[in-house]
Amino acid sequence: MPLPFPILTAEEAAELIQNGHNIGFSGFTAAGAAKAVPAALAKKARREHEAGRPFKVGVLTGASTGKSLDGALAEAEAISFRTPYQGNPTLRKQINAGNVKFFDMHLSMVPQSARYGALGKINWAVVEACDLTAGGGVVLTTSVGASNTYMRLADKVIIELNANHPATLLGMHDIFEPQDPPMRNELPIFSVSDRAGSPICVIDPKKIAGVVLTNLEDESRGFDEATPVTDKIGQNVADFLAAEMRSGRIPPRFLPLQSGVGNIANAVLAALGTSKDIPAFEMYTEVLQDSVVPLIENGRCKFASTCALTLSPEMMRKVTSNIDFFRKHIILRPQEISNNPEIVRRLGIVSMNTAIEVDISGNVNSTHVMGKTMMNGIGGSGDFTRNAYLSIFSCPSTAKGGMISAIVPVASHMDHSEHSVNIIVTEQGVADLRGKDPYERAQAIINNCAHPDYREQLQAYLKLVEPGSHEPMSLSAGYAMHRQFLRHGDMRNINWDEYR
Ligand code: 0RQ
Repeated sequence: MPLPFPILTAEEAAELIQNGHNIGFSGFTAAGAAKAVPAALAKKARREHEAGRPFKVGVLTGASTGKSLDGALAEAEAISFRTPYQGNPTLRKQINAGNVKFFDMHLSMVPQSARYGALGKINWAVVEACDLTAGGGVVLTTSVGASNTYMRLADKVIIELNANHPATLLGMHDIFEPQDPPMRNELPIFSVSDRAGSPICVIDPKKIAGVVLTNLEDESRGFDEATPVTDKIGQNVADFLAAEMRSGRIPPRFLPLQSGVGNIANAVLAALGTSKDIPAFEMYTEVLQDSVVPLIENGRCKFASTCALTLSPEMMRKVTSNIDFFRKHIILRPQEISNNPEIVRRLGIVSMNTAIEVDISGNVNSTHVMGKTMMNGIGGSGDFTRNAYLSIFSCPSTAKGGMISAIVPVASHMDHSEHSVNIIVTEQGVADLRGKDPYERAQAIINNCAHPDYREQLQAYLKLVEPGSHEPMSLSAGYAMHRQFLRHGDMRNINWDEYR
C-alpha cells in the first residue's frame, strides 16, 4: 500500500523550513544522521543569503553528525544555535569565532532538556528511517539519539526514508522514553541485553509533512592507523583491567564496558579484544566503532547495547549482510537510556574515555584546547564517568610532536573532576588514583603517565606549592606550562624563578 504522506524532493522539504526555525535532526555521530534535507537546506540558505535575506536555523541532534548535516549547513553559514556535540572543522571554527552559539551538554540530558522546554521550541524533526508505516510507525536506522523525543515534540516531521539501510534493521532498536519527574519509575534495564520499549517509534501520522526518498550511505569515517603509542595505551588499559580482575575488584564474569569515540578509544577496544587475560565481555555504551564488529563475530564481545553504529561503510555492509546474527547481539537505544546515570551505576560499567589534558590532581579536560578552543564537546563522557564502577581516561602523554604535555599542573578547563576520575592511562603507564591523597595522586600521575621530558618540570612545579595546601595548587604557577606554550610554542624549559 502506498504511504499516505506527500513524497517530496529534499529541495521541496527544505522549502517548508523557514529562517529562525529550530530543527531536531536524527544522528548520533554520522550514524543515522539526516543527509538529504540538511544538504538541500544549506543550498536554500546560500540562495537566501545571495538574495540578501537572512537564513539560519537552530540545529539540535543526538551528538555529532556527518558532512551533509553539520558540514553543509556550517559551510552555508546557516546555523544560529547548535547543541549538544559536534566534530566538524568548519562548524568548530565558527563556534570558536563566536559566530555560532554552541551549548555543550551531557548527552543523556538532551531529550529531557528538550521536553522541559530548556532548548526552545522544536519546529521540525528531520529523521532518517529505514521503514515507515501509514500509521506513523518509524523504524530508525543506525542510531537512535534523541530522534524519538524530537519527533514527539516537533510541530511537524520530515522523514528521510533511506533505502541504503535495509528495513531488516527492524528489531534492533529499543525505544523507551522515561516519564518526567516526579513520576519517573525505575528504568527497567537490569542487564545489558534487557529490552524496555518498542522496536519502532510511533508518532502522530498527521504530523508527517512529507517523506524524502534517499539512498545514501552513512558518512562515518574509518580510523587512523594504529600507532605504537595508541597500541601501548590499549595494552596498558587491557593489562590494568586484567590485574583488577585477578585482584578480585572486577568479578570473573567481568563488567560491561563503555568506550568513547576516536582513534584512542578504537585502539583500546582492539587491545581488550585480543587480550588473553580479559574474558569475553559485554558493552553498554553509546557508540560502537569498527573495532567491535569482529569482536562480536568472534564471540569476544558477547552483547553490545549502544546508541549508534558508527561504522565505516565497509563494516556496516558486513553487519547488514549478516543482520540476523547481529540483531541478536546488538540493541540500539535512545541516548537518554544508553547514557543513563541510573543504569550506568546499576550495571557497574567500566567507562573508558579520552582526555585532551589531565592535571596532577586528576581533573580532566576533554573539550577545550588551552582552556579556550572548543574541540568537540563533553559528549557522553560525563554521563558515564561520574557514575561508572571504574572510570578510566586515556590519552597520549604528549600532543603536537611533544611540544604539549597532556599532563599539566592545573587543567585549563575542567570537564571531569578528580572526584569522578579513577584511572589515568598514557603510553607511559597507569596511575590508579583510588584511595590516594592529592600528593600521592600527583606522584602517581607524574611518575607513571607524564612523558619523561616533562617529569622533572612537573616535580619542580610541586616544589612551588605553599606548605599547608591540601591540593597541589600554586595560583601563580598553575598555568605556567600553558603560558610557556603560548609564548614559545613548546611547554618545556620553563624558568620557574619567574613564578617564585
Ligand atoms: O589534533 O586532529 O589536529 O591531530 O586533539 O586527538 O589524539 O587523535 O585523539 O581522536 O581520540 O580525540 C578528547 C578530542 C580525543 C575526543 C578527544 C589534539 C590532537 C588531535 C584529537 P589533530 P587524538 P581522539 C563518547 C565520549 C570528548 C567527548 C567524549 C573527544 C586531536 O575523544 O572529543 O569523550 N572526547 N565522548 O593533536 C592540544 C592537547 C591535545 C591536543 C589532543 N593537550 N593540546 N591538542 N590534542 N590533546 C562519544 C560521544 O559522546 C558521541
